[in-house]
Amino acid sequence: MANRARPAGADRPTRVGSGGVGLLAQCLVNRGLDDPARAASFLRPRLKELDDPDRIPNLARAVDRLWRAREAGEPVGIFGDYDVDGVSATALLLQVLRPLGWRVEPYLPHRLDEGYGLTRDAVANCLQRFPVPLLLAVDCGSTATETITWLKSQGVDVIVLDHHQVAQPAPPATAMVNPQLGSAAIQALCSVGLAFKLAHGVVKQGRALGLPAAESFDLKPLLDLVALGTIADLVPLTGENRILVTAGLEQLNARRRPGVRALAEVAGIRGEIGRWEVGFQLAPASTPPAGSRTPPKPWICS
Ligand SMILES: [Mn+2]
Repeated sequence: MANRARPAGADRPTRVGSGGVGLLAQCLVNRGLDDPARAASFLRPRLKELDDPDRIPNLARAVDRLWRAREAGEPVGIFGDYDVDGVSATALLLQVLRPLGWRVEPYLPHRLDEGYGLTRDAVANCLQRFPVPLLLAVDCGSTATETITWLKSQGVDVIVLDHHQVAQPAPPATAMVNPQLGSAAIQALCSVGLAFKLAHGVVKQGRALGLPAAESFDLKPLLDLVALGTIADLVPLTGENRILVTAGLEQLNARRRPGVRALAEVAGIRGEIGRWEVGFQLAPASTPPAGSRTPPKPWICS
């Protein structure tokens, strides 16, 4: 092969090395991972590479409003969704806010009686059970302009934590925490990933305030819920999702929660829990049958 002219752009890494390592490198380059730092992070995702939670649009506002509620002793309602992402996000937030001193109650709408989303009827039922001045809408609320406007007129502030498309103009929430309003790098996060980010922001603020419970709070054991919801919601497992799911599967395999152990048993999983087992066994097993009359609750907490 003598003296062939180098084509334009030949200095770009389009072919790398040879043998097994060369093949892996070629696969990474084909996926656009052509700089060593990004390739290394893809192969070995680490929690310390997670971005600052404050980079999520309006997350800092949500953290501030939550801390104000705690200082004022205001009870907080979490209005979730009944799918795996919504339930695991609701469970995750309960498990952070309660130990850190919030009075907080979960409400999951009934799939058949109340349907999806922050509807006026479902919210009225929720407020009847838990009269609260602050509602956290999880995995829903991005288009609920009418309900949020009504809640505001009733003196109820709403924080929306959701990853669905936001209505134009956006509903008048106190904080619209939604990755669709941010950069492409975070847009794949689903609600349980966002809930983890919000939890991180809340704990960070608690540490800045010198609260001992926040200083010793370990967020890592909550990542099993993040793996569950993120895989079940079928969002791309790239970037931050890849980091969260990798660490989350480790937590899931520790099988600390009785709820996870029971699910794994029902699903017949004996060995390791991976993405396939979550997507095709754990997630379907955790969804109540369509005709179920049982009132939904964030059972996975246990
Ligand atoms: Mn979701």
